[in-house]
Amino acid sequence: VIDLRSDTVTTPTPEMRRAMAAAEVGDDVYGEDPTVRRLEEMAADLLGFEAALFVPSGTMGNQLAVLTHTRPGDEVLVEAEAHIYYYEQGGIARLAGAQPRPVATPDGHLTPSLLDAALRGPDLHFPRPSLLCVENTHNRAGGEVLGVDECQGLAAWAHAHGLRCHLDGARIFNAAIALAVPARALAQPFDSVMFCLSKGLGAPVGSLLVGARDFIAEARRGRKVLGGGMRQAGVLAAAGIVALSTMVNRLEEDHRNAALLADRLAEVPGLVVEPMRLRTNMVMVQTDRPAAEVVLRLREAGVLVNAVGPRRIRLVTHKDVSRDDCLAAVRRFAEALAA
Ligand code: TLP
Repeated sequence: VIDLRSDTVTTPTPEMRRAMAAAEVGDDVYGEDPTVRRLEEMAADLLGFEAALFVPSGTMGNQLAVLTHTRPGDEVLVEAEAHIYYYEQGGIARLAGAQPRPVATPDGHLTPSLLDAALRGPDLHFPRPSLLCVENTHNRAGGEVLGVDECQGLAAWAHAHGLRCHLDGARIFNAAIALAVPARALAQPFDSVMFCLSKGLGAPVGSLLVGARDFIAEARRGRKVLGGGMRQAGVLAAAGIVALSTMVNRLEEDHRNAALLADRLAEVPGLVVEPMRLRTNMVMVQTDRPAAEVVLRLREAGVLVNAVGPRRIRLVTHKDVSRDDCLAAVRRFAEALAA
């Protein structure tokens, strides 16, 4: 089976498993797990922030950022297809009691002028806008990359209007590798950044939220109330340390495989491959028949993909699919559609 549903399906490497078995641990709710602390320091240093917090998932990291940056009744500006709004069960409203204000874009790229049009003034009737959320790479836009200037421009816009700015950088290292810039250059403009260890980097569990010391101290309280205090989490953090030390540069291979998939799928009748400004590890294809039907046929042919719209399918490359797997997937795609 060739699993192209997501990079979340990646399994830990042998080196991760060894590090997990050997990890020194303590009770992290008391701040006593040395491996978690090491991972948090590593993450903060890597992205150039004062502090970091290890959390069980990207969703928890994002929602903690909203919870910590806002007060109930505030407004959160967010791209209309961003994960934090589209795929997190209404957590902005449900957990933080804040109101999301989705801003539609054609391609995942928010701009200051789109934000100007969405921002309302200090009238008594309106909620207070207090947070802007940005996503890089942008999942539903097909892994679209936001550049350093773009990130700086969005954060500057937020700060000029009195908003904080959070980055959902679940795949920030994919963006950094695609742009050939350090991840910290993409992270620095923001007040907080969440990134995932358990996607392309291959760790079994975990994400980090980074930010200023007082912000992270408050987020640590929020993590506890959400049930994210993890005790001897060093066994997980150990895999995360290996992920950050060994798995970042190889993302380039995933991007090459996605480019290959995109090129070859473009030749398959019945499919249109969505073009990208810069390819990372995703390919979005539009199908001339219902996506759910195509997904089922592919499943029978041993290729797993996800439908992300009525006639839209997402394929994601990762360390557990090779170039040959990608070529085989294209063949099976063509056969399934021809049948
Ligand atoms: N994305 C998953 C699904 O939830 C859609 C995937 O398969 O791509 N931010 C972004 C940009 C994400 O893509 C995801 C996961 C998250 C946050 C949430 O991370 P987890 O799954 O760890 O809660």
